[in-house]
Amino acid sequence: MKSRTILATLATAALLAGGVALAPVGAASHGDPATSVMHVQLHPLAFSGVVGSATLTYNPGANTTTVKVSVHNLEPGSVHPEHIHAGKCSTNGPVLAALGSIKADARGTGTVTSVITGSFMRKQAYINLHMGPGVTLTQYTVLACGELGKTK
Ligand SMILES: [Cu+2]
Repeated sequence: MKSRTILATLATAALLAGGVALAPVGAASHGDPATSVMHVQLHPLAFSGVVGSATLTYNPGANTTTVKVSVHNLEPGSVHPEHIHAGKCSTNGPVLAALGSIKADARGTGTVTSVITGSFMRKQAYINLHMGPGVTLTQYTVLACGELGKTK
């Protein structure tokens, strides 16, 4: 019990200190009900060059998950819808939760924090970022994707 408390504290400290650092993703978090923080790396698709990372923090008391996503190499000023989908990046799974759209700054970096209902710690799901600014036709093209609970 005590070691779990220490682990949780370390995870929180890492989260606070982490910023946009691309830390190794938390494979150990998959399936462990005591784990409340998960890190996910977003990889580029379709030669977009867009990379990023996400941190999911589950709050059991409120049954909410705070999702912070940071993405780089976007076109400055561009707007990108993002979601959590069911399944894997190689599939076109249904949307489980819509996250706030990312708006790129002048350097092509964007960060957005969303609070959504429920836990995603044990779900087979992925976060993706679309071309935008909407989700119709080619705007739905995926620029980056990352699977929850995956090592790499
Ligand atoms: Cu999506």
